[in-house]
Parts: sequence; structure tokens; C-alpha cells
Amino acid sequence: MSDKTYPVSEETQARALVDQATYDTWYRESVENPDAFWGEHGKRIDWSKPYTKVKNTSFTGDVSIKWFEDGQTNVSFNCIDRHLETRGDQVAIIFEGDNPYIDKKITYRELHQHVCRLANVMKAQGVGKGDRVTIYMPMIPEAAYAMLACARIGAVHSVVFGGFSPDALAGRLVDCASTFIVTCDEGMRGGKPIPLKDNTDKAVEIAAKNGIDVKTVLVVRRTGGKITWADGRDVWYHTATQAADAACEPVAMNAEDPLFILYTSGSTGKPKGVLHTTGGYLVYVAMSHEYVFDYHPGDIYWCTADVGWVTGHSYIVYGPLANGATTLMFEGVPNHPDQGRFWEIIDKHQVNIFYTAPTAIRSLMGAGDAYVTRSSRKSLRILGTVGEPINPEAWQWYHDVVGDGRCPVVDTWWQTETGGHMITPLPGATALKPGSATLPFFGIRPELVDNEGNVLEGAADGNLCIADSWPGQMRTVYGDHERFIQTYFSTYKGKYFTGDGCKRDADGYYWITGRVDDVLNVSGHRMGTAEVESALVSHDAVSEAAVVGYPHDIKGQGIYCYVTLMSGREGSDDLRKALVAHVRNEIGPIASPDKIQFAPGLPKTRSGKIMRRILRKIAEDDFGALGDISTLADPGVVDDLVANRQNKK
Ligand code: 6R9
Repeated sequence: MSDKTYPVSEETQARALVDQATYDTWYRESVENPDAFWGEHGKRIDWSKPYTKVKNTSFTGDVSIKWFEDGQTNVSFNCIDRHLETRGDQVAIIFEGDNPYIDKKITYRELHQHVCRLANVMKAQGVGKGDRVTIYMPMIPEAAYAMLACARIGAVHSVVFGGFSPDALAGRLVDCASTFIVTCDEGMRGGKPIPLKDNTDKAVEIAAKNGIDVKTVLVVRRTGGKITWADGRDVWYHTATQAADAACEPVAMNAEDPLFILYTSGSTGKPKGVLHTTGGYLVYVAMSHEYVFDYHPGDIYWCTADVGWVTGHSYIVYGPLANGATTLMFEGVPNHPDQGRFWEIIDKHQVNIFYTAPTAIRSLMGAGDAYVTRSSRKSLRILGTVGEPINPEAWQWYHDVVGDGRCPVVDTWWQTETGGHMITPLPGATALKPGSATLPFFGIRPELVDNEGNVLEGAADGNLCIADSWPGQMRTVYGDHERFIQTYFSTYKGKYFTGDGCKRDADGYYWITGRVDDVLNVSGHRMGTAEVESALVSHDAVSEAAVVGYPHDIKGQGIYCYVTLMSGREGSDDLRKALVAHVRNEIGPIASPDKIQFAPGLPKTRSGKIMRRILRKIAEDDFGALGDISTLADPGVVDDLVANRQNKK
């Protein structure tokens, strides 16, 4: 923990929407009287039928979460139509291509036409309210059009990150019985094509074997690369939308109607379909986008996330567009053509607010300051980070070098499940401490509890829970409410358990220490150790596997795999390569193992439970501190594991 503090500068204060006194008053109101507070702030979006009820939530029993439940609205109307009169000609989306010579600007009026045409195409293809539409796209504006077109007609989107494999895509198609896909011929990243249509074809085949017949694949032409075509199923996006009407009435949705499903990894089992609904979600992401980034009309805002993750949903598309902002979508990667690309884009489009991940900051910091200092960055006002804990050195570099010491850094802690920011500074209200996500956002009641569930007071170190509901919270796991209750509300009764460990210092500041469950965070991407293990054991050479994380300088965590082979199989570098390729194939490149150790046996208790604590220590090369190994069925396996460790420092 760094002990430096950065008070709010006069310049930031003068401009800020929320100062410290306002934060204090609003925060108190928001937790003491949530009905009054959210009843007022819910009005920031337009409702076709105003709500009369505000909060109706329970974290016990069946767990039921409803906000603004008798109100009606439409997310696409709020993100587009209501801006047309005042800012129809303002740019809504700036697209910056993978190739630095390609960009384009889409105004709110153009956005309206694109979204209406696509919504009409979906309707003509039989998509209606409540139907699940899968979006498997690169970072191009059509991905946002597709999300908004779904919202317009009441369809529920499930965006699947373009880096996921056909298998992973198929699993998500089957889980939510989705038969309509929007994809593209190929994506383009760092000058390399990504075969999205090809992957989709494979996924459709796998889904068919599992009982889901995909009816329509709508294909955006991005590269013009060669693809195979299934007549009767595949439809070109450009021909269909050209022929469609450019007007489409938004459907009135109840506040609690589903908006989207987004799959995320947990400590056990297959990824969960996190379900978010309409009214509360939009209020929460719009409000947090405005106050956390101190967004003012006219600001150019850039979040470098992918729309395949929740950050892309809430803070590239829904929050910014609900606020009538100009949001930048970047197709490429931070190191193409070179490691100065981010800073070049900031100058090119005069970006005022920049939001990225610690892993990107660490890797660009490693490239050296010259890539940064050759750019001006004078337009920058606010810097943000998300996705994993930021180490104080990276925070300091971001603040001092990228922000020239002028720009507050908002370290925003939140999750797919929370919909929007939970613990975060507000630029005009919060003194910053490098590495701390600081204080709770309006309506959020963090609690630290020990392993027995006792609530800890004052400065403490514990498991992070949230004591009461907020409007952006997920409502259920799609198709499995019991799993929702079990995963989030059963560890500590009556509280939402985040899965994160956290410290609170004497000033009440929160410092997230990382996951306390079997979830890895690799370059800000969440994945369950169980998912990587099941990918490994599906290889015919593998009999058993155990996966743990270890500290990695750039990625935050690396993936360390202990693999026991089938009898008669020999470990070798070739087999290591084959296993890495196999996992990439099963899940996607983000799950590539960093280290594979062949282990004749794994450390197990007498009841057969793998002792991950020991495996983590060996992976960290910290085997002097293995702790008590006397409960192991065969303590002898530990010597072999230590002798053959793959991460010797
Ligand atoms: C938004 C997002 C959620 C997990 C979360 C935590 C980690 C996210 C963080 C952070 C420390 C931050 N995390 N932001 N840890 N400081 N500012 O990333 O959602 O992909 O669901 O991941 O990421 O461990 O529990 P998601």
C-alpha cells in the first residue's frame, strides 16, 4: 500500500460536477434513504410510463431484485432518439480502425438510421421481444448498432468476445438457446485477420449437435476475406440493411425486462449468464459514467475495453450514449503499428477522458517513456483504470507520465455482476491514493467480513461484501436462479459476496487485493481455474489437471498448470506446445497456459481434495512457506513438485 495522497487540484475542483461536500451529502442520502435518492436520480433517463415504485429488493430467501418496477422505458430511445433534437449532428461514435489511416465518425442522426434499419432486419427475420440474439463481433460500430437494435425491439443480446473459440461460442449459444447471430467475415487486429465467420460456422455445427438450430447468421463485411456461405441461413448485413426502412419505433419495455446476458467465469462449473435488466441498469451506468469521469457535454471519451466484456457494454455503449457523449471505439491493439498508438489516438481525436486496464498500462510502461512523450496529450483531463488491482508503480507512471501529473486517475472497482462502478474516486470529490479504488459510489454499502461472516469495523482486511442492492445489480443467472442465490448470497447470509478480498485503511479507503476464490484474472480477463482444467483433461494425454494463478509482471496473473498424464504418456516440450494449442482451441487465446508442469501426482487431502494452497506456493516459487502438509494423503508428492517447478526465479 502506497502512503502517498493526492488531494483534488483546484483546476479539477473548479470544473467538477460533484465536489466533496456534495459527495458526502448525496452518499449519506443514498444509503439512508435509497427510495428518495434513486426516485430522484431515476429521472435522468426518459420513461414512457413513469415509475411510482423505486426499490423492492431482498438478499434473503429467493433473492429478488427489482428497481423502478412499474416504469416503462426503452434503452435505445434513451441512447439515441432523445438526443436527436438537440444533438442530432453531434458525433456519437468515433471509429478508429486497426489501420491508423482508417477512421470514421457517426452522428446521432446516422446512429438512429443504422440502428432502425438493423432492428427492422431483425424483426423481418422473426426476432421479437425476449428472443436471444448472439453478437460475435470485432470492435466496429456495427457491434454497437446490433446491441442497440436488440434493445430497440426488446430482444436480449448476448455479446460473445471475438477472441473466444468456436467451442466457447457454441456453449453460449446453447445455454441461452440463441438462434440468431450477428457476426462479421473477419476481424482485424494488429494487422492480422481473425476468422470470425469461420468460427461461427464451426460453432453453429457444434450447437446443432446440442439441440440448437441457428436460423440466421447476419454477416457484416469488414475485410472482404474469403468465407464459406450457407444459403438460406447466412445473410449479408449490407444488403439486408440497405433494403430495410430507416424508421423503427422503439418498443416500450418494463424496467425489469431483460436487456442483456453476458457470460462470465466463476470458481466452479461453466460460465454463468449474468442477466441485466432495463431501467435500473441504464440509470446506474449513465449516472456513474457522468460523475466518475466528470463527463461534460462535448467531451471526447475513450474506453479501450472490448464490447465483449461488461466494461464495453456499460462504458463504451450504454452509459456514454445515454448521456449524449461522443464515445470512441478502437478496433486495434495498443502496440500496432507501435507502442505509441494509444497516445497518438488521444492527440488525433483530442480525447479528454481515457479509460483503460492496468495490464495495458504496465506493458506500455515497459516500452519506455519516449513513446508517450512524443505525443502532446494536452487534451486529456481524466484517466481511468479497471479490470484488476493496479500496482502503485503503474498508477504512478500513468499519473506522472501519461497524465503529466495534471489528470486525476479514477481506479474503478466493479464487476460484470454489478453492472457499473462500485468503489471509485470522483475526480472533484476524492483525494487519491495510488493503488486504492478509494470510496463507494452512491448507494453502495461495502462491508468487510471475516471467514466466519463477522462484519469487521474500522481498518480491516477481509472478504468484500455489499450489504444492500443498487440499481445496476444483476438480477439472476440466466435460466438458473438457484445458482445465482448459491453463488452470491449463500456464503454470507443476506449479503452479496463479491469474491474479492479487500483492505480498508484508517481513512475508510478500500484497497482491493484480488480474488479470494478460484477465479483467475489474466490481463483483466476473468476465467475460472475449473474451465482451464476441464479444457486440459479433454486432451487424450491428460488424466488430471490443476490450475492456479501466479504473479505476472504484465498480465497481473499468469496461468500455471499442473498436469498428470495418462499412464504410458511421456511429458515433453512438444506435448507442452500441444496442450497450449489445445486450451487455445477449447477456450480462446486469452486462456493460453503460461507454464505447464508435468506432475506424477497432485497434493490431495485424504478425502481427495486438491490442496491448491500448496500448488499456488510452488507456482510462486515460494515453497519455503508451504505450511502444514501433514494432512496430505501422500506428502511425498510435494518433493517432486518442488524439484520440477517451472517458475524458478
Ligand atoms: C469490470 C470488470 C471483475 C473482477 C473483480 C476484481 C477485478 C476489476 C478492479 C478489480 C481491483 C479494480 N477488478 N476492477 N480489482 N481494482 N479497479 O473488470 O468486470 O471482468 O467481471 O471482473 O475484476 O477481482 O472481481 P469483470
